[in-house]
Amino acid sequence: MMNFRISSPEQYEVTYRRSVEDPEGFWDQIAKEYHWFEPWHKTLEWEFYTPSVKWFIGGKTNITYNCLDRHLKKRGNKLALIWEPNDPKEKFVRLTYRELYERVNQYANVLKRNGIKKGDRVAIYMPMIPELAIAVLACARIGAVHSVVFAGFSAVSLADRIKDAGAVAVLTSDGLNRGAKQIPVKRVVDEAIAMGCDTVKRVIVTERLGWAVNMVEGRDVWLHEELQHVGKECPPEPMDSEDMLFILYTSGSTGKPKGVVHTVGGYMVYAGYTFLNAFQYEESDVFWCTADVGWITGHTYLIYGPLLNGATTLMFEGVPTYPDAGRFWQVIDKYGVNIFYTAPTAIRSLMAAGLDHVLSYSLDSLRVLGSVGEPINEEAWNWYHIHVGKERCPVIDTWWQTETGGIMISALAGISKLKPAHAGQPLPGIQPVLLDADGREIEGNDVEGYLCIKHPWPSMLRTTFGDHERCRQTYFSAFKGYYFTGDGARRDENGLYRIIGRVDDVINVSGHRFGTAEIENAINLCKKVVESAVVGYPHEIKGQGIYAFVVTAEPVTNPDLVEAEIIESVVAAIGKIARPDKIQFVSGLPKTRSGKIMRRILRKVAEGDISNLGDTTTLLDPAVVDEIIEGAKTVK
Ligand code: 6R9
Repeated sequence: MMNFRISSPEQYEVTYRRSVEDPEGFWDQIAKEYHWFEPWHKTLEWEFYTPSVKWFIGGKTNITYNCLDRHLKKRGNKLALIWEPNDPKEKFVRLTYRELYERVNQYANVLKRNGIKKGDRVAIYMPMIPELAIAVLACARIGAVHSVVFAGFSAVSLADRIKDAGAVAVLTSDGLNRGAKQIPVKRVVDEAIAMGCDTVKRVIVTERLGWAVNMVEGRDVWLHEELQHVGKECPPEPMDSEDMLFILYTSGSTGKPKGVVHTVGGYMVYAGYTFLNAFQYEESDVFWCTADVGWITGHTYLIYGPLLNGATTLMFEGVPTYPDAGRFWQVIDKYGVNIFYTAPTAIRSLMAAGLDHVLSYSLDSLRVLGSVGEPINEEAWNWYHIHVGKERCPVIDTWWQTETGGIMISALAGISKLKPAHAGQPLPGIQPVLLDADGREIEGNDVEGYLCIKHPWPSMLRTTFGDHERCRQTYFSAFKGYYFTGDGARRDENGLYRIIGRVDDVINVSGHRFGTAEIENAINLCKKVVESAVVGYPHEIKGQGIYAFVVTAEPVTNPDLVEAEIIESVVAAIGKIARPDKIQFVSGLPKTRSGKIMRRILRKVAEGDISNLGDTTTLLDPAVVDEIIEGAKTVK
């Protein structure tokens, strides 16, 4: 176990103070707990204008050495990974640290055998099976940059991400299980590559469903056949601290997702540190993070954070409601899960399924509960605390982002005081501030503002792949000298943070981020559509739902049909997860004289709060607002 645990409120205070007074000394001490092939000669160099941030400069390491090799002596026979299949009747998989080590080394050798080398980008489009975690680690082992794409994204989305990253290979599977459905993953990959992904030289296919799939001669290979030809040892590539570890695409307020870049040393240091402290992980704990590896939470807290700490991590292929809404609780009892980390949207959907499902399981093994992805409302927090945690487990509400790499603001389980719907205090090493619209820091408590971070931390994004200017624009231009999160927050009278939500044109649907422009572009691809505007509205289960106002070329005579076409456009361009919940046909959008859509008004209409629409006199055509308000009454 690494020696940087904070174990009391007093120690938190002292440690936090030290981390602000001497950030470099603080992080230096933590980084030394990891294995480095060569030490760094300078801890930090930074400025937030270009921006340029470098940690542990000159240090050489490999994150998989720290996740695997380092544990072999003491934990070789300890379980590293437990895999629970979609179908509870299918056999589960357990891999010890030694077995996982061997599987990663073998897969790494397969990558090498297929010409993949350090610095190459590799797209991973796979279901939640052990080979996904193994593939991620195999890339890191040889220094290839992984870019995992959630396997629910469409071929178009996948193609965009492959092209942007210039990926030389795609790692995939024949198909996947999701609840009662089976999805032809390899076919999506084929479609994506056919959309002009010329950089892709290899596709490595894992067998999951035993389906016969199309294999392109000279390009596609089966993993199980490749494994016949490789050895069990692949030395870890010595990586510079600032070498790229991975790219993960995420939505912003513009139409195109951006490739957030994380680097080896800083990400490693922060992933291990936050896992240990936020969850107060203990050596014998079984840890379960329900997030898909396609999202940052799956990267940091399903794979890297737990393995860096020598923990047993559980990976689940299925969905919370299959075969019934008791599945999470059944799996917790089955493996004696001690720490459980999930999203508010999952909690709310299981809440809606009724108490019986949860009350039929003991859940005695649970010690700590976590929440991530979106604000957790008080009702869901209480239900989680009372019915899952039996009022004995702390519920930590962890605020962070793809860009931050790891948990930033959260209670430390069992140590910090808890307050429902509040993320709480920053982890030591993190310096959040609230800014007003003029970029001035708002001092004191009981205040609200734009949430920014004032000092670098090791796992912050370094750039957006292939477009550094976009990184500067998005995160470092709104408030000079600060990293801007895109979130608004409150600091309560005791200094605890409560995240209010995005203040940009990003909506958070079931914990997944979408830019409104991204969805509008997808809707506008529908031939019948002239233009559209998308806003979020409060949704009981998803947190936010997607509400689309759509202008069509011809008057709509069969709304169901046109709706279906619009939904099809969105599913094809992005994926099912971005389907609009509500579509309202309008004859025009409320625009200012300069042609800007007044989203404020549309948001109010979508929320069903038309009492205070604010000033509408600057609109080009104020009459359009009345029509929209009237039309909203009949939207399903
Ligand atoms: C880890 C992850 C980031 C955005 C973030 C914020 C929202 C995440 C939250 C939360 C309130 C929490 N968010 N955790 N809001 N409370 N505990 O979710 O990363 O997918 O990049 O989303 O999600 O709005 O800015 P990512």
